[in-house]
Amino acid sequence: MLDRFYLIVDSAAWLRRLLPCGARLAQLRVKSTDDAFLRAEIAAAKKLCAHAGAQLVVNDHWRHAIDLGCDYLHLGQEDLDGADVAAIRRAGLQIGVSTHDEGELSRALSIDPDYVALGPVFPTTTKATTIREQGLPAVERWRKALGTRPLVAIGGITLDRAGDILAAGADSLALVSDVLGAADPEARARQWVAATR
Ligand code: 3NM
Repeated sequence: MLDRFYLIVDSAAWLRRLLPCGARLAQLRVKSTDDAFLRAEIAAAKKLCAHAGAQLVVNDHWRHAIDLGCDYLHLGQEDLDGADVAAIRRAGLQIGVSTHDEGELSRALSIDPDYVALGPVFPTTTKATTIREQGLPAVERWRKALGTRPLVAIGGITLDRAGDILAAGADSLALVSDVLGAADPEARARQWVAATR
């Protein structure tokens, strides 16, 4: 069962600030090729999430996630190309996969993921993408295709859009800028927690 508020951050420092506001599901999405730095960030995030009773999802860096004893990974379609899914499963990690069209959805389902993410539901400036926003009809289509498998919506999600996206069938709402870009990120995170729990 995924929490409805799925916070995505690019550093353990953000988790140190925002986990005390009540977030219980957090993805660490760090774009770096510096292995020592990545390991330190993932290890710090793991410790902070364990302390807060939050689920940590590590984006992309599956070898480090296995080595450091993490239990949840998020893989984009490009990450899937290089990932050893069998090794990840053997190590006991759960896997969420990003999808942006029906072809990617079939590919994602072929690895029996623990959740499927659909994006971008609304326009986003956080991730460089040429994909047009999918809108709520796509959330409804994904819901039907997934059955009971958890669906995460991502891209341009704001608190005022949360009710509509959940009503369209998403189980969890993943977001960056609505919290990290807020004038008061802690206050915004608390609002999300209050609205979704
Ligand atoms: N993945 P914001 S959209 C990380 O469509 C990410 O797969 C997306 O950030 C996808 O909440 C996205 O600021 C960015 O729009 C989400």
